[in-house]
Amino acid sequence: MSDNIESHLSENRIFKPSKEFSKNARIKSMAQYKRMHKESIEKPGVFWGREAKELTWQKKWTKALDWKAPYAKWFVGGKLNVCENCVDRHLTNGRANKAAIIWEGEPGESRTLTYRQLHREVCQFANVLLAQGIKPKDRVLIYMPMVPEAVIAMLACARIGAVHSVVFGGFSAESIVDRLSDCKAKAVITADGGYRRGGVVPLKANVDEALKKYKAVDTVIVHQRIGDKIPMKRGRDVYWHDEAARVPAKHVAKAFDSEHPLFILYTSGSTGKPKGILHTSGGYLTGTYSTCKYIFDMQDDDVYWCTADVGWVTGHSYITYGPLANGVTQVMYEGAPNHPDFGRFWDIVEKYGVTIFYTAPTAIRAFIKAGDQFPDSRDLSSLRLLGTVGEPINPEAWMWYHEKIGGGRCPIVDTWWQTETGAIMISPLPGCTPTKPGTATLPFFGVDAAILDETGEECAPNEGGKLVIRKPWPSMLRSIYGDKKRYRDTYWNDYKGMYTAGDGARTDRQGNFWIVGRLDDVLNVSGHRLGTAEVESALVEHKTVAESAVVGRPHEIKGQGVVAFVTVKGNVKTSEALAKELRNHVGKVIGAIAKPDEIYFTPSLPKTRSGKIMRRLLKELVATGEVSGNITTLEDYSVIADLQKNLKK
Ligand code: 7RM
Repeated sequence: MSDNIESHLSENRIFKPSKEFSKNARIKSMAQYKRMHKESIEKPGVFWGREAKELTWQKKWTKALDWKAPYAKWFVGGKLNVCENCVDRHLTNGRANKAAIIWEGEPGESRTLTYRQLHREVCQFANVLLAQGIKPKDRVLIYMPMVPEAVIAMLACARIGAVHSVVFGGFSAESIVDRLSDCKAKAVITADGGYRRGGVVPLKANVDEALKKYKAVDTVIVHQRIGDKIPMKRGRDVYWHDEAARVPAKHVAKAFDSEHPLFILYTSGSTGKPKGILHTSGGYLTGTYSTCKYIFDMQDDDVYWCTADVGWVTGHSYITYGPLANGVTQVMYEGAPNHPDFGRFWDIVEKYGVTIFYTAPTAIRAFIKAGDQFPDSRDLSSLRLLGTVGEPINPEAWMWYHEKIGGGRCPIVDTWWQTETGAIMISPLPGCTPTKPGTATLPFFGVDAAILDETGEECAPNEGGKLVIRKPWPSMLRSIYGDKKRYRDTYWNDYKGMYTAGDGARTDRQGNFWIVGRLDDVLNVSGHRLGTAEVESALVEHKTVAESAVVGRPHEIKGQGVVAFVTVKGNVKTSEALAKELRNHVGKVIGAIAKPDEIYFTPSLPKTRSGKIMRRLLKELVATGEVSGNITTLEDYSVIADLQKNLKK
């Protein structure tokens, strides 16, 4: 029993989709979901074969799945071109002149690319890559701002069978070196810079610095976003527009094997160097296509906006591949959510009539902190569906999102998935699933999710354990690039033939999955495991709290004590009395066992550039007063320095 993660929060509010939403949705009832889910588990080849058939294959597969754990091949023998499916296909299905991407730059300009225009750009850039000698399976590193050229670069790689590895534009030169040398990239695609919070991010300068250390890159293609004069190394660096002018805009897409590598994306684990997660073509495209269709309920007149950066898997699956395979119109925004102020996202929603909006809980909490005046003063009535991804959403943030952004009428899809899973795995279907704030609800089609204890037994409802996926799914990672051993050790070692996600979770009596958080974020207090996320949720529920991070600190008697870092809302005064009140509040919501032993008030929390709180650093800080581990993914180092001072006081 002491090995199980205990859960103390219970959420009783239930939200069902409106009749009107269900009537027009692709999946309209729970009966329909259950029927399709059953089929997808019992006859995966039939279910996924039907989904895959909606895409364009130049050669049909002979076998839907070949599974020799832990290696899967989907749509064996099939041949397709992923880019053709995202672009060319729409030139002949009535969408040629439909907007594919409506882009807004941070300074305020906007640009629309129809599917026809996108096709032309992608073909031309594919020819640029070919002229530079890029061959199928060559790795190409992409380090770009959020401009359409980032998507065009990815699609052009896919078109010619090259393997892209996108590195988030907020990462340092050092991270570029690590990734270049791991995947041995031949070329880099970058820009002279990108706009972020009013400033210019010097992307090309970072690439130059990285290439002093990693010298095996022959070609750097530079998109001119800013227009400033920058150093260009002769024989290595070329401008995108110069090269494009030299090649035709016509290119016929050749088919590649269904298991042809599509991209490598680096993701950090709890220890060691980032892992190059490898995804392939047919299965990945089918997974992202299908999840967009059912979970975002994409319809032909939707205006979809995912606020992620293309440097994260969310940008790969839910900006580039899934939405474009569905032929939807999407908004893409270059800059920061608070530039020039926290009204920017809502201005964009109003201006382009966004109907489906997908963002992260960390952004939602930032909006809550900034104040209701920003969404209140915009017309958000075009929205019909909201989504979240990246971490558990605190019920209070869920309620705010539901009421303030969704006007109480939009279903929320809380989507659980990972870089490794390629596509959404656990999520409500907006037209049928009853939701409760804080749960990602039920497994998507083809996903056989379960929660197991240490012995491999399935946990009872409300008993916490490890989240596993018991059967292969089309968009699953195929390996860690160049490291099969690490692939097997990291994901397939806990239970025979099953994928371990590294997340702790529980189900409730209705079968909803509640993700507690990464297993290394779990506390053990007096023999009881507590999800840090649950304590955080309790804190955030308090009217004075904007955001919090909870970690364990070694404790003589209890094993671990609970330490909470708390950011209060704008005009709240912090005091010992407030700390005491918060402690009691947590005691009331979860139980005395979860009461933080210490509370530190702080104006900000250490986060990765994608907005994930780095609890590992806080844990180390409270244990030793120092931070020694890898901090290259930290957004702002001064946060740590301030906390150190604070802790000494
Ligand atoms: C898409 C993405 C994956 C980790 C995952 C979880 C956490 C993601 C949710 C979530 C609770 C969610 N890929 N996570 N989505 N936790 N509810 N809806 O974020 O590889 O960068 O991270 O993120 O811990 O394992 S990722």
